[in-house]
Amino acid sequence: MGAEQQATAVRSDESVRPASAGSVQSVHSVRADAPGTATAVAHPNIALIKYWGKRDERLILPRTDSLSMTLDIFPTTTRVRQAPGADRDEVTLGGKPAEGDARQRIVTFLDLVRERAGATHRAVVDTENTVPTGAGLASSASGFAALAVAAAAAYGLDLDATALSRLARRGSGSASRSLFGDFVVWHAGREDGTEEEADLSSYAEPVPTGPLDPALVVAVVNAGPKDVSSRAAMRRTVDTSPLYEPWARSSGDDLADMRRALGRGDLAAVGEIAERNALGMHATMLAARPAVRYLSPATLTVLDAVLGLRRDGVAAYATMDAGPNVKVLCRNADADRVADVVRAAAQGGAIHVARPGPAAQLLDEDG
Ligand code: 2P0
Repeated sequence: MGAEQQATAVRSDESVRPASAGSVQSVHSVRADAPGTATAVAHPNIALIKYWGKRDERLILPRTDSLSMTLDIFPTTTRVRQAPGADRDEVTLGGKPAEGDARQRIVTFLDLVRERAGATHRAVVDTENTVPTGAGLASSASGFAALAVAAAAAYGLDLDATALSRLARRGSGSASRSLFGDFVVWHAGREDGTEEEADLSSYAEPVPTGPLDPALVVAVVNAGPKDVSSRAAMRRTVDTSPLYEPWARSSGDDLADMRRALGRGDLAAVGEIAERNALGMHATMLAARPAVRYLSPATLTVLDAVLGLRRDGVAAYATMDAGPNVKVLCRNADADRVADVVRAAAQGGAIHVARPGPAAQLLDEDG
């Protein structure tokens, strides 16, 4: 069964463990059915209040709180199987052996899980990403969220959703948010205590919202690899940009405004706040030394089209991550019109339309 079909099965098959999208009460049970083997599915998320900058590189503790929407497209499915007797972890991505940094990040993550579980066996890890290559939607969030759920289960760690989001955070910061569905906040955590207190207090959780019915139109204007990784870019920004501290301060205000706008179901306000927060983040990068510039002429063309939509009375707002592609938040009822306008502006770039997606979940062994 392909990963996409498996993910559909998660939503339609009642035998699958419960993990509701965004329910505050939702607790993910993570016991594997067959000892030592587990499969999990997670979806990407797009930040409306950005995570940009760490205060602790090893524990992946962010400088600021962030807030995202989990998407209903492009799930990652990851299977982890303990492999007694193997002398190294075997990791495949889309059926091909992982190499270099990608492999090392997964092995380091498995080491962390093994340390917590008191386990020593190596593992076989198979990951299927359904995101098209170069779609401009990072797979590290869905990837490490799925890996955290599957690896914890395979090694017998019984963790609740909060602990799983802290674990996923250690793989990639944004992965902490993909543990939950719909709208999600990731707390930066305490800065005034011990390292352990900081680690315990930096987790994600669902954000309650009023009625919103949003869509996110993703415009891929450049599918090529980026020159500077987001990890390196955020480090350089924190270290050298004179605009970083002012942005980090104002991002706290943005988050408070965003929570209120979400609470009253005010999509236009949600979009306005998300757009200003993203543009501010890109301003911090432009002021880094040397500058990091992800925005391209094609990005600006799409931004102009979004402004045009607003002038025509359509609530459409843009956000961009560590790349040139643009994600446009709008009402679900306007999604077709927004997609048409954005498609014309994106000059041949692929367009994907996403809605709020589900929490990460463990699959039964039979899928
Ligand atoms: C975000 N991004 O909030 C921000 C906005 C990119 C721009 O999270 O170093 O891959 O693994 O913690 O999570 C991309 O950073 O970084 C990211 P690491 P990650 O979505």
